[in-house]
Amino acid sequence: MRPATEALIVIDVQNDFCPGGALAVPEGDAIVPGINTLMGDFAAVILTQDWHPADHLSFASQHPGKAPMEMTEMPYGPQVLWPDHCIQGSTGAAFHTALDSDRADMVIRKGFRRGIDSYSAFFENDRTTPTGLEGYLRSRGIETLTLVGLATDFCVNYSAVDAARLGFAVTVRQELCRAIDFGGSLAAAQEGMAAAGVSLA
Ligand code: VGL
Ligand code: ZN
Repeated sequence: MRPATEALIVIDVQNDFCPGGALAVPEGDAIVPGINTLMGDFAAVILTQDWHPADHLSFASQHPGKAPMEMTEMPYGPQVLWPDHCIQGSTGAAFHTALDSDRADMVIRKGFRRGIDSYSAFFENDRTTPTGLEGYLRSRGIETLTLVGLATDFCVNYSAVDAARLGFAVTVRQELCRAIDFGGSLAAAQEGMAAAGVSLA
């Protein structure tokens, strides 16, 4: 068992990001058994859950004439437009049934405000609105984080970079992550994480 100063953060292992889901990540479900095993090493396990209203502005369906994976401009900057996914209360938003979600001490939901997306577990996409996770970790005395989950190039990437920026020691276990990987997003994410001081295992 690792010390109480370490936490495992499991990013968005939800049905919509697994094969058959609305925004399926190739092999997204393949990481579930390994994550369940890794949970056994940690005294603190936190799950994140992408949790959008049905009319969320990150959905292409809310932008007439736009298709999924096209870009738009939001007040906080450029935003990828996604297929409708992880709608609050839907089966797609539920954790993969094989994920041992009972092991979680804490579930943090993100992306619940219509007008702003939230890839990171720490800050929404304006990079300033906090989710509250930082305060939770600090009040538990946690200093070191291991990140796994979906998708490597979006939510894992943004969470890891923010965590490093906040001063946590961060490792991303890449074999327990899977990527969407379009337009070179995975390579860019790996470079960005390394530059931020994230250790890529
Ligand atoms: C994610 C795109 C949109 C993710 C969430 O979990 O990586 N990607 N919403
Ligand atoms: Zn989302």
